[in-house]
Amino acid sequence: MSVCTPKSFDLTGKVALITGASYGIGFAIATAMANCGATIVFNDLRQDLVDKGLAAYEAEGIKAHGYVCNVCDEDAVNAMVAQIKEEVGPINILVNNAGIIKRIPMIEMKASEFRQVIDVDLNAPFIVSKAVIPGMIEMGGGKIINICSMMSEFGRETVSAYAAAKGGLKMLTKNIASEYGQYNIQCNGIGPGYIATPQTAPLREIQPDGSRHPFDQFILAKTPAGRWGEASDLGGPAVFLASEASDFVNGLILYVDGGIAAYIGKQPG
Ligand code: NAP
Ligand code: GCO
Repeated sequence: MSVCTPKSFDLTGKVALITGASYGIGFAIATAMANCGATIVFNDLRQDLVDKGLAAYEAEGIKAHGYVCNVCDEDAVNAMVAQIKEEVGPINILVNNAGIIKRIPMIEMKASEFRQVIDVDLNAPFIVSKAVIPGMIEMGGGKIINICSMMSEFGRETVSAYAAAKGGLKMLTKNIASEYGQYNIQCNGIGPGYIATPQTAPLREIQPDGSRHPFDQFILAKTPAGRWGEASDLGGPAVFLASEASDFVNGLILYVDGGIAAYIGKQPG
């Protein structure tokens, strides 16, 4: 019997909600899933951003469904999930992608700033997962993919809130896998390395003297692949974790990092 057929990656008939997916990593993951047959649903904070996202999907030949919703607002999330069920269908695949980062030295960070990062990057995946799991149980199963980070494993200066959130998201992923695996729900994470998106644009700014940003140079030296990741590098891993090909994979954080986590780094000079 063939154990690796295209069918096992087929997402036809599945409704996928990717949060915060007007652009960036979420958009790339949604596009990959759409190309494997999924119906794409996404949200953003404002209608103009949703409209921009819808136009971007249309330009890729994808008829997506967009909703205005702040993922931190539990009532709004519950209303959106109910509206999606009504207008599109029950959610088979959830990608908790929406996220923010604040790069501030910890002792200079306000508690309110710390809380805001935790709210979007950790509380919101809890809120959205809690909203979709009952429907997945009703349907006999589902897929949840949490977008974690290298900061789920490592720290660095100025990203204390983000690392705390993404570390927590790693454990929330494992806990959802543990608690709801019995209902044929697989919950896994993707840990992207350093990806060229608006979120990391400040780390790649060309310096006044025309040189690359020091952090840019650091990442290139620290990445065996010798490059920043592209959002499209995450599409295949996301399709795998959204498809029946990963039905016995649960609680995994799949690092898609060009080898950063495996590499001690290039000798200077
Ligand atoms: P991005 O370019 O900053 O996009 C983040 C998206 O999330 C935007 O569409 C943003 O919408 C949305 N969002 C933020 N807060 C929201 C809220 N409260 N409700 C709804 N949507 C909200 O980020 P990205 O680089 O694509 O990253 C996407 C995910 O991957 C994040 O979770 C990030 O932490 C993670 N990640 C990124 C990297 C990387 O190197 N880029 C690496 C590892 C993990 P607005 O446009 O309205 O703000
Ligand atoms: C940073 C970067 C990283 C990436 C990503 C790495 O300031 O260190 O923003 O945190 O966003 O999370 O996996």
